[in-house]
Amino acid sequence: MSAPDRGAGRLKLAVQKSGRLTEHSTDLLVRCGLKFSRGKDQLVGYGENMPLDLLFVRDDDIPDLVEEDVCDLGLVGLNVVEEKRLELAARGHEVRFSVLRSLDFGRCRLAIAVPDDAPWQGVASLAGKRIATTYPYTLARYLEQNGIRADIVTLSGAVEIAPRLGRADAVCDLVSTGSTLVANRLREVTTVLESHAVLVRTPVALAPEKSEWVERLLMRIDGVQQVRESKYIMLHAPRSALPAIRKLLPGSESPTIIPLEGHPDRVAVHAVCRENVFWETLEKLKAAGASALLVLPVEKMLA
Ligand code: PRT
Ligand code: ZN
Repeated sequence: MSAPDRGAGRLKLAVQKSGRLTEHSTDLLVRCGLKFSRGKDQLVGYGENMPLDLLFVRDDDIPDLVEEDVCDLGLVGLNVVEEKRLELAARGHEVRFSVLRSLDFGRCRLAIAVPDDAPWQGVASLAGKRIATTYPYTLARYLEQNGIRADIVTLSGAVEIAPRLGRADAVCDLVSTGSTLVANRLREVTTVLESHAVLVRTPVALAPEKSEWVERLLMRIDGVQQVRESKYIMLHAPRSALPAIRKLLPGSESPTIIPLEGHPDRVAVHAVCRENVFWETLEKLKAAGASALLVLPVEKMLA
């Protein structure tokens, strides 16, 4: 195999080096067909079969790297993107990078939590309180939108212990399962931002070859995300049950109906369902007259 061209015509995509998004990000790219080898320093992943290299960095640096066109693309949490966008706007800078896709991983929420025993009568209870966070701009916008004046205590980490240390009356932090809050005797009271990973792109126009690869990557990402939810379902049914069965097939557009040799009143139905097929659905299909039910995972999909 010839050595990959590592010239300027290659896309650079920033990915979190080590953290909650790393495995999901590389997994998504591998599912999009990318084969890459990591350099000795582990900071770069060289694409072997696409003109695309990965740069492994801290997630907080990704919006800047893309905004400044050091990288063409980046995979990062919407929470980090929003905070950066609001920070740039507050400093009077135009925000130029853009979000190309919402992705189906890295789900969490930026939420406000108060000590277990603190009273809560809605957002107004935050008036005059000290709120600890690592997301001061996103919190400030939320407070402003709700007409609340409060003190924002900006910390660089360990936000959840701030109330116990007497540094704050409430916290505004990322939550997924909520167990960190519980362990720190805090109670989640309201959501500031729903977040998930996103793909961002440089504001600078790309050369046609690069642009074409971005389009291909987007198409593959869409395919991968659809496939994760999709199932291929096959079943036999009496023709008379078809209207009821079609209604029960979750998220399927036009199922294929195939006659069954020797059974003029029975057909086979094949359909792609764009939602997960649960046992309850199969039971309802059976009750509607379906038999020989088979649900298969979908490997790849291209609309
Ligand atoms: O080193 P680097 O700066 O790159 O990493 P980091 O430590 O800043 O980020 P990391 O790896 O913790 O998170 C990266 C991204 O993952 C975040 O920006 C979010 O977009 C997303 N994400 C998803 C989360 C969580 N879920 C999450 N649970 N980020 C942080 N958390 C924290 C949460 O605040 C709590 O402290 O994880 C802890 C466990 O959460 P619970 O609710 O499950 O207890
Ligand atoms: Zn970080």
